[in-house]
Amino acid sequence: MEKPELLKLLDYAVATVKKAAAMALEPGMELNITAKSSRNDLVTDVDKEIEQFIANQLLEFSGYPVLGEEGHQVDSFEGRVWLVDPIDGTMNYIETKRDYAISLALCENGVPVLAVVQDVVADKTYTATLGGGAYCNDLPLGAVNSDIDYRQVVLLTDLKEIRALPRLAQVLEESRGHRRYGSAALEMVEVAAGRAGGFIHLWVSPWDIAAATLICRESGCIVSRFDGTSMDVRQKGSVLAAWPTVHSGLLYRLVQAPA
Ligand code: 2AM
Ligand code: CA
Repeated sequence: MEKPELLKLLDYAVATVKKAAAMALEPGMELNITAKSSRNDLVTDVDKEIEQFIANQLLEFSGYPVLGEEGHQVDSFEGRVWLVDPIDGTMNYIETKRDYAISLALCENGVPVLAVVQDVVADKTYTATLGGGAYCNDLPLGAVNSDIDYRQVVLLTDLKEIRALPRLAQVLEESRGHRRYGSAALEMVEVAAGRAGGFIHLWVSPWDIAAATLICRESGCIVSRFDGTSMDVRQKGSVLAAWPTVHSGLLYRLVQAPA
């Protein structure tokens, strides 16, 4: 896609996401919380309302189809498709009231080319375009450290991953320690912004990570599946997003090193 066209789409995407963030902060309606696949997999009426708003705006402006977590579906990923998670970190939206995001990506034949991740409560807008770099509130993120060991960084992951990956607890003990914020999109932009060295999650969906994958790549991070195979944001699965040498070190320690 030509750069001016991409930047025009980005401007519109950012303006739309900022309006959606205002809706999340002042919904003016009951949340009406319901459980989906499990008692901790929640959705509110605000999630649905925001997805509907973003989908309507984007479809009207661009004509491209929209895939969203709360019901918008596409026939295929051919050509240009928007991917939206209206609230990434819905548990935080309900319980901790911070660390939730609106995540919006435009994919071209399954490859993210435009990304917006809005940290709603912190009012930070992370953006990227393919080949155009990554930004936070219009300031370049700069390149992440590409010469540092996983033992010298903070890692982001969750109890479920520690339970599922026998070697992970030891790796975390060797590192500077681990954190968990509860929004995959925000955790990935922490890595892109250079505050955490790596993020490991075994069960993400396309709308959780499509935008943050581009933001990570544009700041020099490596984004792959947990076992090092290439990331296809169209498929559910695992993600290992990290600074380059942290990524290779984690891959060796978690997967490749002999038992
Ligand atoms: P959500 O809030 O949009 O559901 C929490 O672990 C983070 O992972 C959130 O970004 C959450 O997104 C996402 N997630 C998506 N599917 C998940 C799953 N099956 N188990 C755990 N987390 C999931
Ligand atoms: Ca969500």
